[in-house]
Amino acid sequence: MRNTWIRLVVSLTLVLSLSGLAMAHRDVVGLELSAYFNNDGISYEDDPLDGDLNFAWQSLPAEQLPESGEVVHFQNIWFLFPSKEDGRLNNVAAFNQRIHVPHDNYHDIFLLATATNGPQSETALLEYTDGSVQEVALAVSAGSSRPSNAEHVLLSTDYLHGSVGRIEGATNLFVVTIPVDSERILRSVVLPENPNIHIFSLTLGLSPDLVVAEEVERWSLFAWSDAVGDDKGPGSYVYPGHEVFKPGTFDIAGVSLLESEDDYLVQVEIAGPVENPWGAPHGFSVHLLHVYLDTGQDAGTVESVPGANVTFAQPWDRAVVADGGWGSEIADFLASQVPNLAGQIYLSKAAWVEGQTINISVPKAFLGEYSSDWGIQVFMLGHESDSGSMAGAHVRRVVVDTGADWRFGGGDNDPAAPNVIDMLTPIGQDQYELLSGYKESGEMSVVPLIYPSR
Ligand SMILES: [Ca+2]
Ligand SMILES: [Ca+2]
Ligand SMILES: [Ca+2]
Repeated sequence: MRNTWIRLVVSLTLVLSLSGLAMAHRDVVGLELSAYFNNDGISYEDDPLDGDLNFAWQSLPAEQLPESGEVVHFQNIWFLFPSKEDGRLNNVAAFNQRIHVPHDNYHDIFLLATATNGPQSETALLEYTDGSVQEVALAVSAGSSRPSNAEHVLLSTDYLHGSVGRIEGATNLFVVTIPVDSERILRSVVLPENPNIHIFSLTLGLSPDLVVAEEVERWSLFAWSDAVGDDKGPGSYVYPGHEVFKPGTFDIAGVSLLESEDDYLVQVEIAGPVENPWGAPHGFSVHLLHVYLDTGQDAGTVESVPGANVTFAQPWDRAVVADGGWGSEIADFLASQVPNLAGQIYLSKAAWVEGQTINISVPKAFLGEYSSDWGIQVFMLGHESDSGSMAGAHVRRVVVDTGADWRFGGGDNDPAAPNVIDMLTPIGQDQYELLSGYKESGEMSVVPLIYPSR
């Protein structure tokens, strides 16, 4: 099975609807939910207790369901069916999970869902990138009942597996639609606390006005939101004073990892504008991005790429450095400074900006085959080609003074202080605390990788 999010982009079609001219589209983002799965609701007949959908050891018969990883179509949308194999979790029993989505304008969220122990009616939260939160109804009919007016039956089984054999009677998996405010950019969905609501698949409908036709099909593997307004490193850093450093331009709002047939794509969404005052080939000039991955390929290291000035809580084995495409200077520097890591650091050769998103293409061979066990971390640093002691690393320095035109301020000149302006933070941890953890003794701050499936 393709252990991924899926994004399919199909060209727009104009159709006449009864209400006049409307735009029909099939642009749908499918979210692979396996990192959120917490319930096994499916079993095969030869092991009917490998599954407990309703907390009474009853489960859906695998024999009557789509194949693991199959794409199941409904009208203009589709769902990725989870793994139904023995020992695998295959649905999200709602328990206050916060599900991160690729930041975008959506018109609807579509769930493939069923309810156990009667119909369930709750409230979910939609969180938007502007900080607003919308309460929406999440009502799912009991699997044994007919759909409500707002639902459609997509899949149905004739019986359930129970502890003493088959329990006859249909169980339905419904398509449940949650309308989204397409004017705002959605970042996450918070489910209610009601494990009788079971979600097997989740698909997002992209708002047609904002659909950009793409030639390349990309599957989204991972998405993580970051706080807006935390572009202060350990909490005290301020931007250089010169007007090219626009407010919010070093503020990561979210990171997605996508895959196509040809490459991986790291998308870093920025809270502020991404401009190119010095005309860098890749469309951004003031930024330097470090992407660290634990792909399980090699032993890895806990040191950062020179210049970031932190250490890692878990070893990474692949890093991508993206600098706007100025040439090979950083790669040459790294090859001489950290020859042991040279094969594990890739200097971006293809990157581009779309709106407020920096896209970094990474060759497939460099990262290997994706698994949901991968860990990731992304650092935002300032780029500077002539930065004194860090000349080769091209990292813009952080100094004590605030108000200097070309240096970040609010630092303390401790040689162990980080040069990271923003980074991703695991749930329950605090970026300012993590980045303030360095010591006068020279010990650097310890920063975690994000493992979405842990
Ligand atoms: Ca099972
Ligand atoms: Ca941020
Ligand atoms: Ca952050």
